[in-house]
Amino acid sequence: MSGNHDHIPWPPDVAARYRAAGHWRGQSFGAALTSLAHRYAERTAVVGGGRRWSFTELDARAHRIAAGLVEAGLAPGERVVLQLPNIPEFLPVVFGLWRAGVLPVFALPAHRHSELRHFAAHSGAAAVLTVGVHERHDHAATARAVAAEVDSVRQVLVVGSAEFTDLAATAPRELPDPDPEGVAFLQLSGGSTGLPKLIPRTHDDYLYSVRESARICALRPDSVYLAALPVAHNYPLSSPGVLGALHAGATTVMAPRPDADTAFRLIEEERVTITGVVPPLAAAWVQAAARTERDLSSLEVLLVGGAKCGRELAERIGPALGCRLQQVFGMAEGLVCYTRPDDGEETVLGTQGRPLSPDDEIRVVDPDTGAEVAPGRTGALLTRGPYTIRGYFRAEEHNAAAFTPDGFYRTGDLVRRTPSGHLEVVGRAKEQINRGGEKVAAEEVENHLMAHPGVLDAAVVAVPDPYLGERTCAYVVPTAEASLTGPELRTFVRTRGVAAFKVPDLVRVVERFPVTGVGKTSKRELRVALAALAREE
Ligand code: OOB
Repeated sequence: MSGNHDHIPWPPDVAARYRAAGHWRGQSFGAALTSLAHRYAERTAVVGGGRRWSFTELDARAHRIAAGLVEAGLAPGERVVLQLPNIPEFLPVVFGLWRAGVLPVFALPAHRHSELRHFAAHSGAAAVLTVGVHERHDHAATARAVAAEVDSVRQVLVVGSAEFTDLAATAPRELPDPDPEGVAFLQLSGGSTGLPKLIPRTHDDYLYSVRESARICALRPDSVYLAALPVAHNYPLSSPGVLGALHAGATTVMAPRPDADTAFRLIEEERVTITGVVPPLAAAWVQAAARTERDLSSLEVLLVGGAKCGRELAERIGPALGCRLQQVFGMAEGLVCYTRPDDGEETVLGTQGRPLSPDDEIRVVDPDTGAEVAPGRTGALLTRGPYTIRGYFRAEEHNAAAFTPDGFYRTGDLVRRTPSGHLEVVGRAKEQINRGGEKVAAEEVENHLMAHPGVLDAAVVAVPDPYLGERTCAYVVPTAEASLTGPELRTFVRTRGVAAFKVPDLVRVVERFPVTGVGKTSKRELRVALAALAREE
């Protein structure tokens, strides 16, 4: 990669400390898979879509794909936008990219044309790697449209095509092992600004979080992890996720969809022991469990995170599903907190866990002054540590605001810290809507709305929702001539090619912002005032 803002490294003395502590072990993902294949050989690594691959098989496939990618002209350090659903191929493809030194940019299956174009253009991607038609969407066609618009994109690779099958049959070859302290991939930020930021994660830092996650979640070789949420997301990827399962020698089961019918069938058939979901999905499973005929007795742990798990839901999970609840509060930028198996009931039900590493530094500060608040008081969460980034990819200006001068990441979350060091998430100070775990940046949706010729101004806020926790509500001011309707604007946003979860749930067309009279000067203040108004309504 080129340029100084691709990856902001940890200061050398801090990096030395993380190495000395054994957090960073100087091992690449490819090397990690090699050693897992030696150790767990014929044990089942991944199951899904009628396929069942052992660790040996997975390793061999990853070697062939790596060789194929190199033969296809991809060079170490280049980026590839990757958009794959929960299929077993996800794993050999990702490890193949890693072995070739190529950086996947982890798009979600829900992302559409405008998002993929941004990921490709911003990362300067050389290729888009995806599937054909999946869940009625032609991903290959979208990828080709992106390739036609973004100069850097030289090719589109489609898993399942004859061309890709050939690529995946390439004879393996010796490839240089990437630098474990270098960037391995780019994750997407939930975002609070106009366009999602890219998060550079290294082999060393990510593997540390994976190992610790697997240990904290007590994964063993006979564990079976169900990947219910889209695996490219940081949570099902690494908390403890499919990578944690691999690390422990456990089996990953890829669920094509997260609904209770599909998940319960797979839990019964594969004797799943652990999985991770977002709160609305946990609520749906709790409801469905009351009438299911499926045998869920193998399930030991349900992780819930991505959004706040309310007390009432937390209390229902154990009795309804016959398993232990483990709360997880994490972010693609790094920090991951878990409740622990030996935490008391109050802690498990009422907090979102404590940091994974003893070297995670936590500051809870007054959002206005930046001073640390008194113990037990609510404040803005700042964090720094061995697997939390020091800067976004090519985002110099944004980094200046998102990180403190001494390298703490401003999470935008409001938390309270208990004497035991557990965090309770009590709110948010960022311009983001958490729609049942799916993150929507207010400004991004406003920009789409404002692209409509009849829209003078728009402000997007969260409204409480009994199922999703929050939904999006867009306040829209039309130009003098325009007459706009909600359905028309929703269709407009959708046809601009964005993930369905970003299309505003509610649209209020108003003559002027009902609160501008109160002297709102910034969009931020306006959003705060509108959110309060929307809550009242
Ligand atoms: C996970 O990662 P992201 O990057 O999609 O979103 C991070 C944000 C956090 O800053 C916080 O605002 C929210 O999601 N969040 C929670 C939460 N877990 C995440 N808010 C309240 N309670 C929770 N338990 O969402 C993510 C990454 C790794 C593991 C788990 C979740």
